[in-house]
Amino acid sequence: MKNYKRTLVTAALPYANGPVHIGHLAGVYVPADIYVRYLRMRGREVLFVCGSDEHGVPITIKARQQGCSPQDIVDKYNNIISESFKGFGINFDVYGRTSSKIHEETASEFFKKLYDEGKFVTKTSEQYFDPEANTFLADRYIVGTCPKCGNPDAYGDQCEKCGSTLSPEELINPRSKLSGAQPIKKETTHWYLPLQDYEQWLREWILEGHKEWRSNVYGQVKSWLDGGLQPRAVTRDLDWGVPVPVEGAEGKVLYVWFDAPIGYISNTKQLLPNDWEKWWKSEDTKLVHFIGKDNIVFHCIVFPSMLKAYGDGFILPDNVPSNEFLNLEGDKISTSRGWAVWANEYLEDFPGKQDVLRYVLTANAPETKDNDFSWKDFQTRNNSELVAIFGNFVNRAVVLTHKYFDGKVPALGELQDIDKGVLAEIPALRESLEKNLEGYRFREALKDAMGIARVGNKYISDTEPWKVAKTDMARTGTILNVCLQICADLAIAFEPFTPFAARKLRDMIGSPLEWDLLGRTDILPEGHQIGEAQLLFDKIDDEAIQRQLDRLAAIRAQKEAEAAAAAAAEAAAHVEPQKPEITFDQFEAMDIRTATVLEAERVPKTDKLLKLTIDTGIDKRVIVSGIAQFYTPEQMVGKQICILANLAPRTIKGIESKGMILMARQGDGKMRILAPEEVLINGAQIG
Ligand code: B3M
Ligand code: ZN
Repeated sequence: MKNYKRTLVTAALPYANGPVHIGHLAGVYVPADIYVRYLRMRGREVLFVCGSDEHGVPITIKARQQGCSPQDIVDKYNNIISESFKGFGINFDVYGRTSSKIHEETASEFFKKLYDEGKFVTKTSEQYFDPEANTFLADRYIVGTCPKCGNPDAYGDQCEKCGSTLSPEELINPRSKLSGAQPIKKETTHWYLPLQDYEQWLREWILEGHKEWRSNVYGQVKSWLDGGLQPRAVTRDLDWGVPVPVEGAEGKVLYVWFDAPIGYISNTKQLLPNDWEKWWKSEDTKLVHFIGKDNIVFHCIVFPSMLKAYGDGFILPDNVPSNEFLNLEGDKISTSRGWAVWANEYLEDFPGKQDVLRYVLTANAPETKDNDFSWKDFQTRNNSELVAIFGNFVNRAVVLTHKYFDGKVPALGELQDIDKGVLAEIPALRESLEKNLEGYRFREALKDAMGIARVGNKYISDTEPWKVAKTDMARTGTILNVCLQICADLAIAFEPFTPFAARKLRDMIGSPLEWDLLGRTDILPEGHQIGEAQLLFDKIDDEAIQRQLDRLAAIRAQKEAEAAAAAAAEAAAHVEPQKPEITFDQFEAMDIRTATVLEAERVPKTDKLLKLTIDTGIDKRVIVSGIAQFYTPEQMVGKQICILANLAPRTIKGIESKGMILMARQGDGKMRILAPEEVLINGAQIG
């Protein structure tokens, strides 16, 4: 392993078009923060870079929906998102914005250099164009009927109903989201990065050189490379983004995935205008990108190829720890459906409980496979792990020290086997904790930290100092000394995971934050005064959980109602195919006439049938008709209708029915009677 001098940690730049949710926190930001806190604690030189990704089509769409400018949208969400990060103790050294001037300059310069050096190829192709709005249409701006499921509002890149990936060409009856006009095809020219030229180099660098990367990351890279790389467009016809800085490119901007990763560099520049290069261009810097799994190709293939093309000493990532997805109560998190737990709302609903979410998201982190977040699990992990093990242990140790020793750390006397056993476990846990943190296995690392709390909790339960105190104060002191050292260990080991509780604990017992002390038996010297006991965690009751479950249940119910309404609309729209041909004589054989309903009543013990007495102009007769779901007897009386008069009589529920009322019936079964446009005599012939 290479010995680096410093570490540059980046966390994926969240799109500033909505708040961040637990999936983002679990996938990217909590693990990145754990890693950075650990490195800082170890005294390493670290820079933690993030910021808002403020370009891309979804932002322009949201602005249009809300009747404001894209800048308004990104201002709003940049604010909400950065406040959420602060709220959770995720403290970046810089949180920049890709709509900033320095970013525009940096990204333009980057493009320009590649352009000048001939690193791009151009391609002219036909793209959809809105002739009314006079603009090219991004895939998201084209809607039409999904060829797979018939959803009339599928997007040009995806059908949100059936989940199919689409291209605008596949949509039936495509229309522009801007004007509703039918888009036409028009030629446009774009710049492409010929990724295939970097394929061999990527193979060597990643497939040969980074076999240690997580299997999900390595596997995705391998399958992209094995599938063969294609030139990738780096510009778009759009009016929101970094303008393409060359002549003849009016109306074009850099593709958001071209400019966004450059954001890592511009944000570093913003913070360190004179010193940024050592973070990006020194072989002594270890670059680590924390991202979600849908960003792997951009961080492992596209951005590295861009940096390689640029040259000039830019370093490449040493690792790209990427998580899989987190589901919520068994369903995929969906921003558009509101199926999410939003970071900002959590902070309001559970004030002071940032650590609980950090803990649960790490304990359940989707590191190797998709994982599920459930509120019940959240409650259990809080109540039976944080409260019952970690908090309870610390509380007992601190309370008893006050009770028997006035809050002064008692002397460590002669050690018994049980003490020695416990004290030996901690250095082993520390070693494992370090390995797991350095190896980006944060779930396992958290188990190690929690292992220390478990060891402590079991030790105090087994040794029962409150009983020993009745007979042997020196032994009680030894036990509590051991317990307090373990508390000090916990205040170090939990710093990356639950920084608020760790700090509270350090403040409570007056212990230092120094990684190297972890596992030592003399972190707190004899006679050291500790503060009053305070609860590190408290129980989360069923009511608080129920409120969250109710909120989700309402979203689920709404979704189900929408699905049912959509299914009904689809059924209603169903049109039966035409029946086999008949002859004119067959048609002529049918005696269809007007008639008027004289009396109407329900047929007893049925829901569907009405017994109608009608005047046909020829006679008065009875017809039994299955229309009771659509017409009441009162509505029918006096109505003129049309009947098939010469249909052979049938006995229905003991009533002889002579003829049939003509009805129009649509796909969902809804029926309406047919009647002449203007009242005619009864017995008028139809045909
Ligand atoms: N804006 C995040 C996302 O896919 C995307 C990351 C950019 S990192 C350079 O949600
Ligand atoms: Zn579909």
